[in-house]
Amino acid sequence: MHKRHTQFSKRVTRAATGIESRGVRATYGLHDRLLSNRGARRRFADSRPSLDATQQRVLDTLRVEGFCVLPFSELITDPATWERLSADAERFVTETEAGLAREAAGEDGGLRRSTKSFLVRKNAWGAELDADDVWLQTALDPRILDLANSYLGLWSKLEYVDLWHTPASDAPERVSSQRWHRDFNDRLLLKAFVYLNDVDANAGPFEYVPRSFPGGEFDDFAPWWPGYDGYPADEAFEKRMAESRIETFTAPRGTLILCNTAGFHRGGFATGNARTLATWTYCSPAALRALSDRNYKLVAGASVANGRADAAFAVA
Ligand SMILES: O=C(O)CCC(=O)C(=O)O
Repeated sequence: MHKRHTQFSKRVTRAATGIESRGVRATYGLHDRLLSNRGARRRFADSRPSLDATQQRVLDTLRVEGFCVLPFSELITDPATWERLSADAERFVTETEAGLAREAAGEDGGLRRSTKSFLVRKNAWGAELDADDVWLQTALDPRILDLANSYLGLWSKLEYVDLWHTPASDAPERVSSQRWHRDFNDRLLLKAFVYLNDVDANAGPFEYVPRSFPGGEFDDFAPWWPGYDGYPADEAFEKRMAESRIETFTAPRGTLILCNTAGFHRGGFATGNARTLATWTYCSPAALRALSDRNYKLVAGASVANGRADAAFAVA
């Protein structure tokens, strides 16, 4: 009886998952082709930003490789921005380390964790961000937002803004995003990672398979689809990717990695040294409707757009 009941439940769950997955695909397709993205594409086409030589180089590289790496200061040249970001990052690390010490003493560390329990987040989900949040301001800076919108070909949505601190761990095996995977959030999305400390091979560097994004040379293996949320078996991955390059981003503090993570990537397996980074994600309005949730909301009345319609759109 129990067994029958279990099999029945499994069948129901499978059927429900199938229906839900079809629903998600249909909603995404509808919003991509006809509803949300259409308007966002038109808005972008009507007010195409002009990019300078650095932005254009980053865009061209992203389109071919799916990633581009450069010093943060090459894109955001005002040193005052980096100083403010560094100061905030330092506060986050100090508070996080104090929380980790409390946890080690068996107390509540008051730390924000969710999925990826191996790292501590500043915001996680449900954070309320105010207009003076330096990370939000940076993610909306025209130097980066113009690039993101140009890469996506539409006015994008800023879906996620956070800081992560990954302490060194003696965990024997990679788990979740430490393993090779594609992000399901969108077919064409852009993630920014800013290293806030020097990241060597023992600090869990971010890694990427160039040209593995949808439409790229290596898109055929475990291809992306709306809702794809899995980890291919290591052996199958290694076999298919044997001829591809793998980029391992060991790099100094202040490095900016821009990447379409619908391509294969992994990172954060910090075995010897801690890694602290800032990360944020730009996706299409369709993705926000069908596939993913924003991790923050704005404090009521907060005005972060500085009169820029595309920035207001990104956080709306
Ligand atoms: O922590 C990393 O380097 C990988 C992050 C990742 O997989 C993601 O943001 O989707």
